[in-house]
Amino acid sequence: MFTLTADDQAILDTVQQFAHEEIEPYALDWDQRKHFPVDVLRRAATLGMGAICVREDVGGSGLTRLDSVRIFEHLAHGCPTIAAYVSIHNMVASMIDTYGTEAQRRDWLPPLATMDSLASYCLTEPNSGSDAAALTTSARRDGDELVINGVKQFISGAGVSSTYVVMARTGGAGPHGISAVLVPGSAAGLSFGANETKMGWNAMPTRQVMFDNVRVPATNILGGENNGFRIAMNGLNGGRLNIAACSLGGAQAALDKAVHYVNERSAFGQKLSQRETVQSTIAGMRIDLEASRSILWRAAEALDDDSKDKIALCAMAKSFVTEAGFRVADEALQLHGGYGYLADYGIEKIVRDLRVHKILEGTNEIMRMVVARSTLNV
Ligand code: FAD
Ligand code: 2MC
Repeated sequence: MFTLTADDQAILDTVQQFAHEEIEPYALDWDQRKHFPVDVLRRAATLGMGAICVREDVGGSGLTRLDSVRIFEHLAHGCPTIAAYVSIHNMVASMIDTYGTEAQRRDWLPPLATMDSLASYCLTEPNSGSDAAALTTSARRDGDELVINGVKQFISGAGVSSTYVVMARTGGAGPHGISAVLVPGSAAGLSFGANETKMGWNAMPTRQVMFDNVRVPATNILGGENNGFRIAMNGLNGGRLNIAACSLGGAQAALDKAVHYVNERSAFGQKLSQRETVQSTIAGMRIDLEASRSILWRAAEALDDDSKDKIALCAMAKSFVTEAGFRVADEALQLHGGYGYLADYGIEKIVRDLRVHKILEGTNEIMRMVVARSTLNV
């Protein structure tokens, strides 16, 4: 697991070069202008990042979860927000590849692989976030169609995406009455709220998605009626790893900036890097990131192997890495002194972007609940 082949390295070199040349120089500007760079996403797709773990017959790259977390770490080095959007898009693509019929795979996946169609994942609602199985958006059967009504909250990419996987109630209360439904962005009755004003993640839109008698063919259900909660959760296992990888890449970029800075900046007649307390901080940051990389790769391999502890390991990795990544980014800001607080140094943006990774794709409190349930068998 810890030895990269020449092929692994070649993939990561390509992603690193792309992140360094096509994302990093523009990331601050996109953040400030709240610009979602769809053209850049499509260039990422030409390198295989639109459908990383999707099978090749529909344009996917056919790679593993372990490949995926390494790719997202390198992409996030350029901008955690752009990488995070690509990770959400990939979560939806993988769900369609895993649970879709052959017809659904053939219809929906080729444009997702090229990112001509962008994807959004719609689980959260205004009154159900962590308690996702309490969702109330309904998909009522009417002949050969489903009629969808309800509101989804905080949907990444909403308004720009043309593929929405929507978790909606088709049966009774609780997790076993939910289906995952594919909804095209062009559907009549679909509308979007205003782009939310956020602390970070500014280079992608976050909007409410409203369904007012939206009709789709009943054949748009993914993986069988009332099976949607399990599908949504299985999608999130990989999503949680990729979001953690985005924290790792963002934090590594912050550490790289801090190393450069303390080697240049002098105070009290010495370079900062010669101070023992500074050295100890830098060492602690590197330890945090190496430990993060280990747990992340371990959880990704568990997911690839479909091991029985994969859910708990994905939750552990998500919680550990997003906490460590945020801590490292904040320490990098501190090492920059007042300059760290200025936008031009690029550190405060990383701190703002990484903060939300402790909240979304399952808060870290919910991750602990998942780990506790599996540990205590309760
Ligand atoms: P709540 O569930 O109300 O939680 C509030 C607090 O209570 C949290 O600290 C939580 O940890 C704590 N809490 C809740 N239950 C428990 C418990 N049992 N034990 C201990 N503590 C608990 N959702 C999507 O579906 N698709 C998206 O694309 C998407 N993108 C997002 C983008 C952004 C920028 C943000 C901010 C959110 C996004 N989300 C998305 C929603 C995100 O997943 C939710 O915000 C998150 O799951 C938490 O739900 P909530 O905000 O309703 O908080
Ligand atoms: N993987 C696979 N299956 C899972 C699973 C997982 N990670 N988590 C739960 N399940 C299954 C579980 O095994 C059970 O199956 P069955 O009844 O067939 O045995 C079923 O789902 C219901 O699970 P629970 O009984 O544990 O349901 P409960 O309601 O008690 O708790 C909880 C579910 C809290 C774990 C779930 O609601 C959750 O993960 N909440 C967090 C929501 C979340 O992550 N939202 C992210 C939105 S997306 C986002 O933020 C983006 C930026 C895209």
